[in-house]
Amino acid sequence: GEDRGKDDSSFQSIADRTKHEDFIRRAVDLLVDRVVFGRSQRSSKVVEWAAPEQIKQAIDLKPREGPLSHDHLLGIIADVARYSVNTAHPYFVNQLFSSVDPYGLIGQWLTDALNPSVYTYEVAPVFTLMEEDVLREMRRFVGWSDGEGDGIFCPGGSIANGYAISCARYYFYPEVKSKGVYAVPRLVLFTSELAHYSTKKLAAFMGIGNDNCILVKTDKLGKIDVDDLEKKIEESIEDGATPFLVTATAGTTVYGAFDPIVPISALCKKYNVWLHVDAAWGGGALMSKKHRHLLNGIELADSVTWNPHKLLAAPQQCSTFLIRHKNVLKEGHSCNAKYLFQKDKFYDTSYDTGDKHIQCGRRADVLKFWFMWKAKGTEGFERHIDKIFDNAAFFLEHIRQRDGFRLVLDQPECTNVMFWYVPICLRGRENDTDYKERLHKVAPKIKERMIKEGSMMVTYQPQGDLVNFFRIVFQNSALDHKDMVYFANEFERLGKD
Ligand code: ABU
Repeated sequence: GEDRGKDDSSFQSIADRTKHEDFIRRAVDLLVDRVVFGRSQRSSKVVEWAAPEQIKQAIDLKPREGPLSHDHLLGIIADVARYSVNTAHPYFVNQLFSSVDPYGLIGQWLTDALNPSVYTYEVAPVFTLMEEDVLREMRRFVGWSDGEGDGIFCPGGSIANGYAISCARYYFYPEVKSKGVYAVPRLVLFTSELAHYSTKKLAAFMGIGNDNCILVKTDKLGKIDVDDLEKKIEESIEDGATPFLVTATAGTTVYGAFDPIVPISALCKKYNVWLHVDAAWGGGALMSKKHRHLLNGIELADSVTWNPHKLLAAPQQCSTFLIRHKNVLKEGHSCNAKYLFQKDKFYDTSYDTGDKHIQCGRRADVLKFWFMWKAKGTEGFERHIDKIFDNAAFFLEHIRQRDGFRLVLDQPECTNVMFWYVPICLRGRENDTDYKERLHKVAPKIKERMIKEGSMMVTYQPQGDLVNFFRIVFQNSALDHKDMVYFANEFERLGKD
């Protein structure tokens, strides 16, 4: 193309500027037409399945020596979109995120256009203040009076759960910051066997060791067994270890179960242990008067993980760590780099908030969420939450009545619905010796078919003694009851033989 070879700088001359403006306008049109709207129709595919070799053939993935023309680049954008999973599609119900919120998307694009890094007020004045206000408001929803405390936007819920470990450890053993794990007793933390794997992973990452992340039994609803928690705390003390943290979950990843926070908090007080609530998934329910009871007692927590990119449908990624204790994040993590956090700046440097993070450079994930909140108000989020819970309840009752579906949990608490689809050939064969083995193979087969057809995307997993079952997740409030019937019909169609 005519612009070949001229793309080694951005916007330097008027000619470059015109050329780049034209490129950006064409690219944005393409994104709006083909990516945002073209792919969110029910009639389009959720995924254009292609094996790795096919994708390597279809898209020239290797970086190359010379530049490509704008036409060629626009073609590449279309190919990337074509072979990417269409997570905005109403029938993408595979993960704890989905859909495209118009305000969230524009917020995300604005973030990228402004390209900030939120460490100092001088570089990110608006975002620094915006983070303060949004995080304070979120803390109010948690129930801490006047939104007291502190908080940060993190790169994902796993890291937020890691901050809980770091803050709890620093709170009880501030010497850990300079002297490391050598200066503290053998610390142990507790979470349920159905909690997110990040607590175990981050315990290892932080030198505590994943054997010292003790998994507590759950009951038949998937909630932590508080008696077993106390028993395991006692056993660890007898074993010479020092309990310092319990991570309760408000909305477990697979079952959507909410741990009973009030009795867990009582145990944490009794044993002088930090209480963290991982509400990455279920936190959004705090915005609904009807459903916030699921998180009763969350205000008793020392810290909370809450990901607006999950139940509240903000774009990826938007994760927060909220903490009731004002200075622990900063005191526990600051390093006072003199090239960035100079104390003799001309403005109030308490606004240079970046040093409380373990990151240096950091995206302004706040903007898209703030913009959605402005656009819809709290009432809009509340309607969204109530609608997705209603859809989940409708789907649950629909499949409860329908042949071939067997529920894993009779009354799941969140918007995850777990079930086996039992094909006709296996019905009535529950006592056959190979029944479980055959049922285990059904979900992967149905999943393969749905992906190859692109008709929907729903995940499955085994759990403990249970063979593979589906977990469908409702997080997109553009869905309605007709869509719920569509999903059930699809399982029946794809699993008919
Ligand atoms: N914490 C990520 C959850 C992944 C999922 O959708 O299962």
